[in-house]
Amino acid sequence: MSKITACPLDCYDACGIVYDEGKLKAFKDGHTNGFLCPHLNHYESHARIEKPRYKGQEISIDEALEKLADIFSSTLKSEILHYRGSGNFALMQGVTDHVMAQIGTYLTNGSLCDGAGEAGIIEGRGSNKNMPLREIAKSEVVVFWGRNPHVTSSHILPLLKDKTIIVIDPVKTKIAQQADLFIQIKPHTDIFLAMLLYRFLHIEDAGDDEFLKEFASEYEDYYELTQTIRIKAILEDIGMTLGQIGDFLHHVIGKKTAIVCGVGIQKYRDGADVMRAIDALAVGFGLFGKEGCGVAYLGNSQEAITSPFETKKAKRVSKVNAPFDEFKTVFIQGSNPLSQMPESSRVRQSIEKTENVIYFGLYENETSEIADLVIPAKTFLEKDDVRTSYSHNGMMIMHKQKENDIGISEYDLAAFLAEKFNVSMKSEMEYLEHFKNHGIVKIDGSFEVENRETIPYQDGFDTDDGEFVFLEEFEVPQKVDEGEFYLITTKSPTSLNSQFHRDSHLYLNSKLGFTEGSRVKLLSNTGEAEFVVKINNNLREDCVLVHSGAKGVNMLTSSQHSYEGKNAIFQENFVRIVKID
Ligand SMILES: Nc1nc2c(c(=O)[nH]1)N[C@H]1C(S)=C(S)[C@@H](COP(=O)(O)OP(=O)(O)OC[C@H]3O[C@@H](n4cnc5c(=O)[nH]c(N)nc54)[C@H](O)[C@@H]3O)O[C@H]1N2
Ligand SMILES: Nc1nc2c(c(=O)[nH]1)N[C@H]1C(S)=C(S)[C@@H](COP(=O)(O)OP(=O)(O)OC[C@H]3O[C@@H](n4cnc5c(=O)[nH]c(N)nc54)[C@H](O)[C@@H]3O)O[C@H]1N2
Ligand code: SF4
Ligand SMILES: [Mo]
Repeated sequence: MSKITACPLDCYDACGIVYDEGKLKAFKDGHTNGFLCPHLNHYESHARIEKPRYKGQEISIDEALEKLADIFSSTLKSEILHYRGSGNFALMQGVTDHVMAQIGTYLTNGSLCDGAGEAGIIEGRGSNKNMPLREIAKSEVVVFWGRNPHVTSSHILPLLKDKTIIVIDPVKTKIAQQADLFIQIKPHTDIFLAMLLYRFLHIEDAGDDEFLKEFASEYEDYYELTQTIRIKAILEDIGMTLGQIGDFLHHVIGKKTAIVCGVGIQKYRDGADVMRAIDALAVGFGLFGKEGCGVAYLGNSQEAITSPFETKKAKRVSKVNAPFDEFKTVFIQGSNPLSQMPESSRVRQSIEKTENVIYFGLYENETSEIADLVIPAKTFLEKDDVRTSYSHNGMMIMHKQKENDIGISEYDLAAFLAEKFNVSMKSEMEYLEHFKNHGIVKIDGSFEVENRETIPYQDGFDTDDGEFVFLEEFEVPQKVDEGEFYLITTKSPTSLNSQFHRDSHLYLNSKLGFTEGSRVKLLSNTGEAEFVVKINNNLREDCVLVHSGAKGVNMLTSSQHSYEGKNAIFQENFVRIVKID
């Protein structure tokens, strides 16, 4: 039995793993550099759901499957919603979509994660082809723009040695503390910064003219758009100086530069435009199609892989504001919507009207608590799979490492339903082979997804005419009023969204006058939630921070969509703070 597998979590790094004598160790070759991260180092210490249950009563797995079949048989298929999250990022998770779509249930579309940024990238470039880790390794300058690598993508850190680091973030993160230039930007003002930088690049005549003429010929029009910004007022508002604009340009001009973006910049209604303005800046510098240059975001982990699962005909509702109450049965897989979807009170009210809530997952949480039928899943160590990444081109084969009687795999659950409802599907081996056949062994021995360009956009962009499409207009973001704060909700070092150790503190700058350990209530237009305060002076005074996965944080967030990309807008709402004791 091969000891090799890979971390299944929704994380940029997609680390290769060796499972040896009951221990999870990093696969030494490639980007892991021999280390995993706290989530995987303690993976097997987290209590999981071992027994299925129906209406609170423990039942066997066979009984649970029969119950599932009964519920599905007694529901019109158009009254069933299959809501799948990203608790496990491996490719076989999608097999249930195939079976559900053939049965005739609804699936979801939209995104809780990166959809707005992706929409912006596609509008500008015509496709979302990511700058992979290996290319970032060749850069001289790395700009972290709304990305927190120490927490969310730590395997990029060893690649940064001797590089110039620039960080643009409202929080003085660990990488910001080490940076050559740190701009502690006011939240939701990145579009101004990106446009101002473009404007000064143009004024200094330091852009890559040859590149612009060939691949972005509308650049003069875009320059005009950037001229609509009032420099002094905007700099003051963002919280930066003209000197910092100069420093940024000075660091980047003529250097191989990677702009590494995260989801922080796009948790807003106009998230697509923000991403597109950052892309436009990269275009101005001529950073596309060249070695060690580019913009890294969350790439499409399934780029260049055809899906063996047939889901085209399925009807869909949005992942962001799914109307659970319009369904009689909701089947939830790999997700904790009662915590992770925006506007938790709406989610709860809506899902409580559903007759049958089925939860198929690993851990107890808000969603398992209200579920009528709970079906434990197998962990990644107990099933075969294949995974890819949204930040590198590796394809990792995930060999099963152990057998036990707990839970059921996604493939086996799908196969059970397929048999009951007469749906055709292939064998597990055929699906796994299908995915593996999209991989190719590279000269250095690594196994990568075939047909992905290592340096994308070398022959221009994937738009109709091969040219970059600049923004033609933009919306001025709303500002906080007196007494209101920007709510920043970032990823926690101790949890993977709502999996593992969830940190439910509210972080505040000490200048706001609250004491550590005191209890406060946050109020927004959507709802309210209580938190215990922790002081963090790395925050701006106009911001409060609560981690993703924190209990109550999504009571405060709105379930509207971004203008483009059908994404959640977790940071669009402002909050007020009320003392409790
Ligand atoms: N430990 C850990 N790792 C994770 C996850 C986790 O939950 N825990 N989740 C995984 C998932 S699902 C994802 S999508 C990725 C996300 O990975 P990241 O994109 O790195 O995640 P975030 O923490 O959401 O945001 C990154 C940074 O954006 C900043 N930010 C917030 N608002 C703004 C803004 O308006 N402008 C700018 N410039 N910056 C802003 C935040 O302060 C934060 O430092 O991480 C993955 N990795
Ligand atoms: N306020 C706020 N909310 C956010 C975010 C934010 O930054 N701020 N981030 C958003 C983002 S980027 C994302 S991606 C979403 C993530 O939200 P979700 O997709 O809901 O992810 P998790 O919270 O990680 O919950 C995953 C669940 O998957 C289950 N699971 C794990 N492995 C397996 C498996 O192998 N099989 C099965 N069947 N189940 C499994 C576990 O039981 C776990 O409870 O949250 C979003 N919500
Ligand atoms: S860094 Fe990401 S991929 Fe690597 S072990 Fe940790 S969670 Fe998994
Ligand atoms: Mo995400």
